[in-house]
Amino acid sequence: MPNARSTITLIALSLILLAGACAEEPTAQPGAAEETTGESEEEGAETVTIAGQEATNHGSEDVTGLSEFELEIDDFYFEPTVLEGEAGQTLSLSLHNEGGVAHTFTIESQDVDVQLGGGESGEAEVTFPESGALTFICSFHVSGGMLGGLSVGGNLEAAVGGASGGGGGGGGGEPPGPGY
Ligand SMILES: [Cu+2]
Repeated sequence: MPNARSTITLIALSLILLAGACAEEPTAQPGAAEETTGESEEEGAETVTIAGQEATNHGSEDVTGLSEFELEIDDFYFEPTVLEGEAGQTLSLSLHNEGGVAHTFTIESQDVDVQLGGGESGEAEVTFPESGALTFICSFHVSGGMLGGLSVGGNLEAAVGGASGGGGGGGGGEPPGPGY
């Protein structure tokens, strides 16, 4: 029967149209615009520049007036990273390597070079510069930012004058005498 056929066709067509209409409903897409996590932003707290060298930053501590202080050494940073003191202040540091590998606490210009294996402790005597900041380093990992600073009053510019040593010599060689 032709009539019944066309009816069926009509119904089928209607269904297709209906389905099409439904499918065309705009589907909201939430979440497409959530890419602002700020991961690429520099926090400013992760590194600190001391005397022109970038250091992994684990805080600063005011040690003004102290004669002794505990400094934590870890993989791969010093904590606190910056010690703020007074011009010419001397400080006895108790060094604790809480890391799993060996590190050093080194200030070449002050003949300080203490090497500590993981879990070991030691001591070092340090002297603050007259102004600005003097760096102490781990000689193994300094290139990875493992260094810190002795800062006079929070000034992180390179120390001026004798303490940091500007000579390009071999370091520590005695000058030859007059030889009369
Ligand atoms: Cu180290």
